Amino acid sequence: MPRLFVALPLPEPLREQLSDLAGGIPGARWVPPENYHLTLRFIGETEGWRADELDEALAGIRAKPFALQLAGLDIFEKAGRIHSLHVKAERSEPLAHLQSKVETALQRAGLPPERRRFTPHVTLARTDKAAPDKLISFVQAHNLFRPPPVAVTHFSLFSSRLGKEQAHYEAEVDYLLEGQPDDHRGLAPREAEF
Ligand code: 3AM
Repeated sequence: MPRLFVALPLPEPLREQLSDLAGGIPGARWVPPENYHLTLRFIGETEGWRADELDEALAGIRAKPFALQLAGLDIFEKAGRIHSLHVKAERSEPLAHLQSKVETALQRAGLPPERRRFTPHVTLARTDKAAPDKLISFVQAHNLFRPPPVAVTHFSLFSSRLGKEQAHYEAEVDYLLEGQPDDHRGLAPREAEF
């Protein structure tokens, strides 16, 4: 039973720019560039038949393409421990709109509401074993990181399989935003196998 999440994949040039940031913090476990993404909604372990229903719900979403701007770094902490380092995404109306559509669609399909506030970000590293002062300096040193905006033309349903070192993420289905060529799922088979 795969773990699923809905996210924006990132284009290769942006992933390269993000991977240039990686390094220089002892103990940090850097996310491999092929795994960079912006999570819109974590779903979790899902039976195949449920996954099909969620896929149907996501396929019904209509939202416009938009520009995604990443800017600056930050950390997430829990119970006084910094567990991850990320690049922030600027909040924008179209991003909020898409995230809210995803949330509504998944709730209609039967998922319980997500309680946590949406904080758009791209995780760079897991940092529970890194020194907090090193992490804070790193965030400050890259305060002005601001890659060119990228066009968001689709979002994806990802599966996550836990590996020894890193999770393996796979875009199972792509959902094109409005006005994209081949708007009706030419890129992604409806009957994706989960
Ligand atoms: O997008 P990021 O890297 O912040 O940490 C996981 C990752 O987040 C998160 O879902 C994203 C894709 O795997 N995640 C994993 N398990 C989770 C859980 N039980 C979770 N988010 C919420 N609850």
